[in-house]
Amino acid sequence: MELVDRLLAGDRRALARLISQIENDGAEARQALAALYPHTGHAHLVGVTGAPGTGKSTLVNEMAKVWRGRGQTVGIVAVDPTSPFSGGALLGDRIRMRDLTGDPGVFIRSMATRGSLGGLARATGDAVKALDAAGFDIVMIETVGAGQAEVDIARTAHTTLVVEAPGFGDDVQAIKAGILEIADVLVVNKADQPGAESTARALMAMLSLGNLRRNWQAPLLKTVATEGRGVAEVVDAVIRHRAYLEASGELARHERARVASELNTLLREALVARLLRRVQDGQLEAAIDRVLAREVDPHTVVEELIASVGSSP
Ligand SMILES: Nc1nc2c(ncn2[C@@H]2O[C@H](COP(=O)(O)OP(=O)(O)O)[C@@H](O)[C@H]2O)c(=O)[nH]1
Ligand SMILES: [Mg+2]
Repeated sequence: MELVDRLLAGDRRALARLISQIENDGAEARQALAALYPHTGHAHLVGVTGAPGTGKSTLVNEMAKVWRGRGQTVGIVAVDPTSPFSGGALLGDRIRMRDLTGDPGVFIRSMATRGSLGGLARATGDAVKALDAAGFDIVMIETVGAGQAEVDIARTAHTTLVVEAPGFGDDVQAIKAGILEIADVLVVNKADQPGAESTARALMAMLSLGNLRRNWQAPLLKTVATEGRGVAEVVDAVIRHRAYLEASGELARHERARVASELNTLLREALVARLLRRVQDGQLEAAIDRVLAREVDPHTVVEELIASVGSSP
């Protein structure tokens, strides 16, 4: 298992190769991931989510610099199709990224968005495991906080940062309320822009409601990511949250829930695939016809299908 050994020895090219295999969903990746699994569990996983343009990538870069300054290594996975990491970078973003590239203590990778969101979620989860096994102290996952799949990706992290900016979706209060529920740290970025103060006030009001139901009081912090202002405080808040997770036993509960949910998903997929392979050609079509003709209801027909394939070889 040469690739795995090289990855564990710190070879970044081996890591990049494995992530490509993960994206291609090769059987090779599955074997490598199985061998790497005992080496995972060290990294602190930090999800960063929020609307496109709020400054997530900029903030992630700046946070990585702060962590590097404190001797920590940082892996970054960007699942944001608008991310500068995915190649469509503006010149300014490229210049900023130059501070990080060339540093072996930082690894940045954007995930290709081809295929289904479910596939992307799994590929991202596996890429995070690869970075964890490769020994990065911090693994940051940038996702666009647009839909459930992205929110789910962010939720696999130990600590979830929600990034807001003045003028971004102030009208979608309902969505915001949902996203605030998952925020362990809330950041109002672009604090140099007009309206930052009122955005922060509005969020603070909503946050205080959400915080009533939780033991952890999600802090609200203001940043100017382009200038690195307030970023060290965000890193400090993430570290405080990690300490809280450990001290309260939340970390162990979170890990257990995460593994349970992962096994649940894998079991479902495997069982459905296995059953569908056994359903005879035309059997499913016939079942659909009978449901359409109101001869039988969907639940009953599914029970019949399972019974029929269960007894076949
Ligand atoms: N004025 C201002 N602009 C910022 C700040 N942070 C990021 N930006 C700019 O906002 C744009 C989007 O940033 P980006 O990090 O790509 O946002 P993302 O889509 O959330 O990843 C870029 O042009 C950044 O330079 C900030 O704190 N203040
Ligand atoms: Mg981005």
